[in-house]
Amino acid sequence: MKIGTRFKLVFVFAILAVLLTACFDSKDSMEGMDHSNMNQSGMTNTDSSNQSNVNTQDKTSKMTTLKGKEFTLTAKTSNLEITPGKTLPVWTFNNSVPGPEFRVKQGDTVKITLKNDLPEPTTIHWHGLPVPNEMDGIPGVTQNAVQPGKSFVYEFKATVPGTYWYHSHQDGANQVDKGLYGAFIVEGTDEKVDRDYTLVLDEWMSMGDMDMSSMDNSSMNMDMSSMDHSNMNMDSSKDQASSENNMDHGNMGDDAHGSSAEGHDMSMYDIYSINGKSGDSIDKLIVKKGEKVRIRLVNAGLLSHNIHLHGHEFKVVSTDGQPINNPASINDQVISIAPGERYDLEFEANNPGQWYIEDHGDDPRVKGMKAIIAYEGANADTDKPNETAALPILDLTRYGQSSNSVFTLDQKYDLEYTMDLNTDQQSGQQVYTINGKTYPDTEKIKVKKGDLVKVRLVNNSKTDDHPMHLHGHFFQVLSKNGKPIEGSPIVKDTLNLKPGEEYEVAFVADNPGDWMFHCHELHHAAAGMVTHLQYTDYKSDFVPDPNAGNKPE
Ligand SMILES: [Cu+2]
Repeated sequence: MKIGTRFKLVFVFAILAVLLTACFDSKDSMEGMDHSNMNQSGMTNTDSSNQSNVNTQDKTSKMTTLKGKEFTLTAKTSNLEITPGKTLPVWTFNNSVPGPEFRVKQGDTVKITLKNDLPEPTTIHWHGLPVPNEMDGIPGVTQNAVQPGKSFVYEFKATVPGTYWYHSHQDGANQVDKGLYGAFIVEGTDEKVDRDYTLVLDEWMSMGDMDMSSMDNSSMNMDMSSMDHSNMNMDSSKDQASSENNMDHGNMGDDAHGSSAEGHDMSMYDIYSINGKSGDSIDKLIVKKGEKVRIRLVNAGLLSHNIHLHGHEFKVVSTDGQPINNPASINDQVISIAPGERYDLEFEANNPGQWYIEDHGDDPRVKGMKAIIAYEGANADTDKPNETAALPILDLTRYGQSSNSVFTLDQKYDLEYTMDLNTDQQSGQQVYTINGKTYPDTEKIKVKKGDLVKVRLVNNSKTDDHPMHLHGHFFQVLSKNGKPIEGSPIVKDTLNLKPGEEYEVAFVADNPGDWMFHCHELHHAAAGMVTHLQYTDYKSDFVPDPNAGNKPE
């Protein structure tokens, strides 16, 4: 640990100690806090089931692949050795990070039983899959959060082939961050590749292995919203980033350590990973000369990554699981993949050796996100990392070949809607707004079944990316910064907007329900950037339980 980091930590703990003492000494300030939550899992709680795992000896096992139609996912705590000697407390599905990779066949109806062995309620969202609304996994919106010791059965038909993923949608900024995610592949009938690899990207904090057991507990997340210094959540390693940052923006006053005035201090995420491993610990991707290879990139983290494949020309064959029409072969361009997005690459293994597929950037953290494509029997000494090389980013708006698409810019739409995305300070808090409002006060997008909808998304934040994800639907990207898409039609469920960017997207309201439309930088979602796409002609029989602890964002 760097001295600077240690200083920050000491500083944070000192401030917290002062604040907590102040809080707990004052009866008045206790009012409005969620006492039940505190009693259930207070700071001094010694119930081992509530200690999220730093004290247990559990170790994650290797990720498995699940094929078939009926599955069980057990959510449980564990410990992940991300590099030799560096172990992080994690939350897992079936004791691995990522959780098991699903491989299901298009057209199959799948049934997945979620068993919750965590100390907190949880759910599963099937990211990108157009499932029926009641299967979407949104606590308080489509179901009640599944309580510890309880189960929930998800059942849906896998209709559209492609690369998807699943993750908790309960308190996502914490639960996804802790490792509750995995890949979900729907296999079509006409796909023929010889090797098919999935790389799930994420970021972690090395401080996760500090013994914070006395505080590593959801109770630190207690509802302190009526207090001035809310969001002092310390219940996971990674929350240090947000708690520290929130303190910067709270009434603490001074920016004591120079973090950015806008956005979360993401520098605390100092370990980058692929499939739950970092650097040399990442499994090699074995190939043989002459094989056709597919690599599915899934970003389960909270930062964008620029992925560079060495030694080969390749095609980007799909984005968010949806095919790109007649993609050109490219090389020495990076694929920028934002939180929640997926990209599938395909190449011919025609250059024996060992080649990197790696994150690019100036930041030394990128070195951890580097896998090796190894030809069987080939000499290892064929490639060197060049992660600091500034390479052009593939421009999806001019990639592939244009063709007839479902939507055009100038057709008639039943509803046109603008989402102005922004960063703001409200009551000393960093918030992320849609049309000036934060969830749940954001205006809902109201549609009827069959409506053609055009949405204009504008990112007015000065430094924050906003990867916007619509549940239950695919949308077609029509324009970027006022210019029509020139290449292949682009169909996605998650679209990243960099600061100042503007996109128009269109979709048909063909999946009745109450659907989230939110930023997949999950800190941004937790701090306001969420709205709903709501069908006015849909009636749900779901009744939220006020005691379920539902945290939908
Ligand atoms: Cu955002």
